[in-house]
Amino acid sequence: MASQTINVGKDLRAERLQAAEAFRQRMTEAGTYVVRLLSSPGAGKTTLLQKTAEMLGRSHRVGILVGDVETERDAERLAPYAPSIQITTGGACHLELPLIERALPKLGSEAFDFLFVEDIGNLICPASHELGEHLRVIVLSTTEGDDKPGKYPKAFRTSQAVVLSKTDLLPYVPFSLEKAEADARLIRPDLTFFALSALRDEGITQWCDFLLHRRAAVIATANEPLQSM
Ligand SMILES: Nc1nc2c(ncn2[C@@H]2O[C@H](COP(=O)(O)OP(=O)(O)OP(=O)(O)O)[C@@H](O)[C@H]2O)c(=O)[nH]1
Ligand SMILES: [Mg+2]
Repeated sequence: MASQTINVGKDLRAERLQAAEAFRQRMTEAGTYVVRLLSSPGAGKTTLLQKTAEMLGRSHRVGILVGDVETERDAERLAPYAPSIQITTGGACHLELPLIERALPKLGSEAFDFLFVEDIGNLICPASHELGEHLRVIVLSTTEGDDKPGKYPKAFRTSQAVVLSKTDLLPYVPFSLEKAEADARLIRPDLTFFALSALRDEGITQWCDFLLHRRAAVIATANEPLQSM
C-alpha cells in the first residue's frame, strides 16, 4: 500500500510536553501536588486511593480525578473520602491532559494540597502520555505475577515509585516481592518501593508519609525559596 507523509508544520509531541509542563507549573504554584496512579485493571488503585484520601484528608485537602472507559463506579466509591470526579473516555485506553483540565474545575473552587489521578487500568497506553503530574506511581498487585515489570518496561521506566499491592494474598499466590523489585530495578534502578495491603490497612502510613515528604520537597522549592547560607 502506498503511504504518504503529511507535514503539519509543528511538533505535536513537543507541544503536548510543553502543555504538561505548564500544567505542572500551575499546580506547583497553587500548592497542589499531583500524583498519578497507573496499573493493570483491578490492581487496587481505587482501594488504595480510598485509604490514602482517608488518611491524608485528616490534615490536607485532597481531590481525585478517576478515569475509566465506562461507569461512575470508582468516583462513587471515592466520594465518601474526598471530592471525586469520574472521567469516562467511552473507549480510549488512557487519560489526556485536556480531559484533566476540563474535569478539574468540577471538583470545586477549593485549592487542593494533593490531586490524585487514577488512570485507565492498563500498563501500556497511559505510560506514553504525559499529564503534568509530579509523581507517577505504578500499582502492581501480587495476583499479577512478579514478572510484569520486564514485560511492560515503559510504565516502570516513566514512573518514580511502585506500590506492590495486596500483600495479604502473598501466602496464596506465587509472587516474590524481591523478584518483582529486582525486575523493576533492571529498568529503573532509582524506583521507590512500597509493599502494602490496602484491604488490611497495612503499609498505608508509610505510603502517606512518603507522599507528604515528596510534596514538601516540590512545594517548598516553588513557594519558599531556599535561604542562602
Ligand atoms: N486481597 C486484597 N484485595 C484487594 C486489595 N486492594 C484491592 N483489592 C480488591 O481488588 C479488587 C480491585 O480493586 P480496585 O481498587 O477496584 O482496583 P482498581 O485498580 O481501581 O481497578 P480498575 O479501576 O478497574 O482498574 C477489588 O475487589 C478490591 O476489593 C488488597 O489490598 N487485598
Ligand atoms: Mg479503579
